[in-house]
Order: sequence, then C-alpha cells, then structure tokens
Amino acid sequence: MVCTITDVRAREIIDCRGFPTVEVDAWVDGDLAGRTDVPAGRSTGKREAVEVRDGGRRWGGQGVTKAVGNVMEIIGPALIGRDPRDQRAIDALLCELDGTGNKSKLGSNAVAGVSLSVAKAAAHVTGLPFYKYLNANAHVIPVPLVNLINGGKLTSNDLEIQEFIVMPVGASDLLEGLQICYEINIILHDLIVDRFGKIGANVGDEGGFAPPLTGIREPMEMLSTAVNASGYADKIVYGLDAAASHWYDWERGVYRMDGEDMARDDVIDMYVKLCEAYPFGSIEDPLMEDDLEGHAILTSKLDGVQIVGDDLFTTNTEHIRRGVEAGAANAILWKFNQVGTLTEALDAAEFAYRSGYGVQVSERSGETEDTSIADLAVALNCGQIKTGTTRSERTGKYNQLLRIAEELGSQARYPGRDFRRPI
Ligand code: 2PG
Ligand code: MG
Repeated sequence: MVCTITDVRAREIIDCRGFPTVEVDAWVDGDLAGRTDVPAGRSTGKREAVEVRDGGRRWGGQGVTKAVGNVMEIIGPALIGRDPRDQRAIDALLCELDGTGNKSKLGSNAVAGVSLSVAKAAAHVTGLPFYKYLNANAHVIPVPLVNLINGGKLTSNDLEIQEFIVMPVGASDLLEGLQICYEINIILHDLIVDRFGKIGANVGDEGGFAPPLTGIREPMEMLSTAVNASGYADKIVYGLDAAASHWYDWERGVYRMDGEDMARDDVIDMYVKLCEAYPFGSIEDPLMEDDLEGHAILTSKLDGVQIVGDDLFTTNTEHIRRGVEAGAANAILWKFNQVGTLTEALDAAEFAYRSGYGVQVSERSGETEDTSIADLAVALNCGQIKTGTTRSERTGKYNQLLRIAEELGSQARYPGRDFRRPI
C-alpha cells in the first residue's frame, strides 16, 4: 500500500488552564488522518525539551503562534510525500530540522504534536486502533494513580507535596478500580468540607482537592481516614508525587516543608517513616532532580516501593542511563512531550524496561480533551497511568481506557499489584 503525507497543519487551541497550545493535523492522501493536542507542564523538570512560546503581551506571553508557524512553514513542507508509517525516520528528520538537542528551535510543542499526529495517521491508514498499531501485543490495562489531594505548583494552597494518590491495586479491573477511587473521593470531599468549609473542596489543576493543608502528616491522615471509611483499605496502596525540586530551596540547598528547613537525610527519614505507617506503592520525585545519590539511597531503603523519576529523568534515555548507573529510582514517569518525539519516548521506555525499571505513563498538568496517552499506556503494556481525578480532560483518558478494555475483552489484563512489572 502506498500512502503519503499530503499536508501537515497546525493551529492555536486552548488547554484546560485557559492557555493556548498547539493542535496538529496530519493529512494522508488528501484525508485528515491524525490529530494531536499537545499538553503542557507547569511543574516541569529543568532538563525537559523546551516549548516555543511567543512572549510579549498577547495571552500573557503564552501564545504559540511561532510554534504553529514552525509546523506550517518548516516541518510540514519537509514531511510532504513521506510515508507516515516511517515513524523512526520522520522523527529523526524532526530532530535534524530542530538541530538543538532540546527542541528549543522549533519547540517541543511543535515537534511533539507532529510526531504523534504522524503516528496516529499511520494507524488510521492501517485501519487499526492507535494502541494496536503501536503494538500488536498491547493488552495490559493500566492501574490508575488517582491524585485525590493536590498541592505544589498545581494549586493555590501551601501544600508542598504535589500529589497524594491512591492506587486501586486490589481491584479486579479498571472500572472497579475507578469506582473504588471515586467512592473514596466522595468521602474525602465531606471530610474536607467538615473541616475547612466549602471553600476547602476546590480542586487543583488535575482535579484533586486542594485544601489549605501543609506538610505530609495531616494530608495523609485525612486521606487514610477517607480510605478506611470507604471499606477499601485492603484494595489500595498509596502514592505520592512529591515533586521535591519545587520545595527545595536552590539557593540555600535545603528542603522547606511546613516552615522548617530539612536536610536530605531528614527528607529520606520522613519517607521511611511514612512507608512504615502506610502501605505505599509508589513515590515520584521524592528528592530534588539533581540528586541521583539521594535517590539511590532512598531506593535501597524502601525495598518494595516504586520510586519514580519524573523531573529526575524527563523521559530521556541519557538521563535514565545515568540514573540506572547510580541505582537511582526504579521507574520512570513517561511523558512523550518531555523529550519531543514519539520515537525518543519509546526508546526511553524500552531502555527503562531493559534496565529493570518500571514505566508510568503520565498526563501533563495542562491537558486537553485529547486521549492519546490512554492508547500509549496500553501500547506500552506499562501497567500504570497517572492521569488525574475529576474534570473531563482527566476522566476522558480513563473513559478511553474503559473502551479499549471492552474492545480487548478477555485478552485484557489488569495487573493490580504487579503494576510495575505487568509482564
Ligand atoms: C508531574 C506533572 C503531572 P506537569 O509533575 O508529574 O502530574 O506535572 O505536567 O506540570 O509537569
Ligand atoms: Mg511529577
């Protein structure tokens, strides 16, 4: 079958926070075949690929007309006539056209949108669902990490830890897992309103409650009270995205929590005690993003707990390699636009698997109604996905996973407690 890209178009659209983002359409043989809305981070790692934003006054400097122009004028014309199934070659061309190593010339927002749209277009012309086009063996429906309490850069409260999470590892399938998490959420809502009044139940960027709490003890007590009251305590384990780089005082070289300075050892001690007190399954970015040694110490102390590198690894094989050599963490957070192209992100996942690391597919805090990451999580058979709590830009991903589970029928596998090593 001969098929060629006949057009690549882009436009400015709006993400869930009301900021502009890039939408890319890939046309094949005259038909619209693949569309991607690029998500955006707010709690970003310093080694991530770089978005191009307009600056200036329009939209507070957040406009993406330059990135859109880069798709329309530079990337698009270079792809016309190419076969969309040649993903590796097309992604290599995108890296070459950019030429910077961190996508800062064309913008990771332009590059990621094109790369994923080309992949979806190839799936479309092949007549396969996206997850199946990427992997004929795709069959693992991921365990969700539902972040019920939000803090850090995703909220306007003073809570340092960014995400307090429940993982329904004792559920028999995704739907039951979601039911468990959202029943806990309803109870948590009432606890928060009783304690802080209605205003306490406002939500953060990813749809989890953002009550006026600080530190780690009180939010964990509140969350575990809701879990115990739900009757599902034996079916969940807890998770955190500490996003520690964002409560690390870079000038003074100390962590700041609840008005106190903390040295690295104090922070490590805090996690050790936390894991003695509660059943923990996963902790993301427990320490600041330059501290491979600290991550290695914590990983060996917390045997059996998944330690995930997000800002630490930025879905980048070279950074993951350094982490593996140091023994830092035992899983990566996987965000395709952190590195730019689908090929680079798939390489990072493969390198992580081969190094004995888990892979957790993740939303960005700035999302759209695009549900690509649901398909990508199933295609990777990674066993775990972090994609928020309430609001449609989050629940849309769960809903797509439920559709995929139905389509896979008896072939689908929900890995439960084996989420880090589902295969
Ligand atoms: C994170 C993410 C999403 P952002 O830190 O894991 O949860 O935040 O997209 O802002 O980088
Ligand atoms: Mg994170």
